[in-house]
Amino acid sequence: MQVPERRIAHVDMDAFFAAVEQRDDPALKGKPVIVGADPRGGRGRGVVSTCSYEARGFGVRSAMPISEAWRRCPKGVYLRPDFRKYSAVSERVQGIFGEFTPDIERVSIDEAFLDITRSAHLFGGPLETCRRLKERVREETALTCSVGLAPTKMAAKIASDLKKPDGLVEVRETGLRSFLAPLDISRLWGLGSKTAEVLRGRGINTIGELAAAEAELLRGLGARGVELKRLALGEDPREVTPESEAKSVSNEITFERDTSDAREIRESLVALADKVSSRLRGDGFKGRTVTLKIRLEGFETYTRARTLPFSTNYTDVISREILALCAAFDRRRRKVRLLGVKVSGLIPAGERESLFEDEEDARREKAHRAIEEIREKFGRSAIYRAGGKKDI
Ligand code: TTP
Ligand code: MG
Repeated sequence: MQVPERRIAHVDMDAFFAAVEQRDDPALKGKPVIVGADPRGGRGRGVVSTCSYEARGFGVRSAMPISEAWRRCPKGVYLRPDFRKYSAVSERVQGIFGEFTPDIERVSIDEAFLDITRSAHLFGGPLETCRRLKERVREETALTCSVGLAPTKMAAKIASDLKKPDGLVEVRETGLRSFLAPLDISRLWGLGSKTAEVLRGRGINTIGELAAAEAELLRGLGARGVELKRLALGEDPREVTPESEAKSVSNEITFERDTSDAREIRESLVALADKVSSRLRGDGFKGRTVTLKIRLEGFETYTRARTLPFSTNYTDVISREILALCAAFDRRRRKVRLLGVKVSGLIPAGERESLFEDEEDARREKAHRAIEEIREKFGRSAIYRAGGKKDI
């Protein structure tokens, strides 16, 4: 039997925070709008969350220091982010996705994968489904989004980015390789800048060149090289995983260079625990089992888990458990290649398990809220850029 071609749509709102602000204040239409930290007349210390396409014309970009943005675009309209508002719009948009398929994987506040393989016939085919979806988003929210439609997640993601704003790009199975071939290798998912440098040093600059590379050219990259080459060939079996099926939240990081630096390991674990905590809290879950994943040089992979007597989504509890698991793990001086943190056994965050947690819970809740507020104030971008958006 022939396997039906997968049709995956990647939807990404255009200039999301800035577009919402322009929508809500018509005086901002057509102007360079920069959402982020307070520029303080060029002396501000935070970063740009995002900016309108008009501001991009001045060279302003997400995650750029706000002082730099000010230098490039002193006449811009500078606004602080209003996360509550953007979350509400995001919910609305996610609701629209649900009209087209139940197979939705939300990636971030303004981005999702939709597997429309099974539902597209209801709307006149895959491409027509995407057109209608864009139309519905515009109708309901007065915002535009860009959509990539492809047989794999990676290609769909790349495609959604190619004709921004208000774009729609379709890639068919038969054209997948030729679509990927001319693109720069930096478009490959999860390709770190160091690995990219190594590849460029060997004359591999495009995805096509990587796809055609002999094993000799990929020497020293080990399993990662094989994986990257597969991606370059268009082989990306990753499924769209709806959140309701997510029984765990995890995050991992592969070091650019294997490391045995205790401080780097510790800091990475704390950062991963923090991301997992944020994601759990954002999605309204807490869990009882905390798992450490550790991959050593040579690719041997181990997991160590601990199940707590209570469920949690607090960063300090997750960090503490993870650090304890790591300390108890004897890696016999071998270097670490990858670290992962997972929390599983999830239940809705609002569910109480015991009467005794209340007071401590209330205190912790307060502390976490405070941290979240600070983050909102100074922007999440730094955290975002640390790799969060890559780990789809
Ligand atoms: P993106 O989809 O990366 O950016 P965007 O929607 O603003 O623009 P594009 O048209 O290129 O898709 O991110 C979505 C939102 O996430 C963005 O509006 C603001 C926020 N964000 C940050 O706060 N910091 C960042 O570094 C990035 C990249 C995004
Ligand atoms: Mg976007």
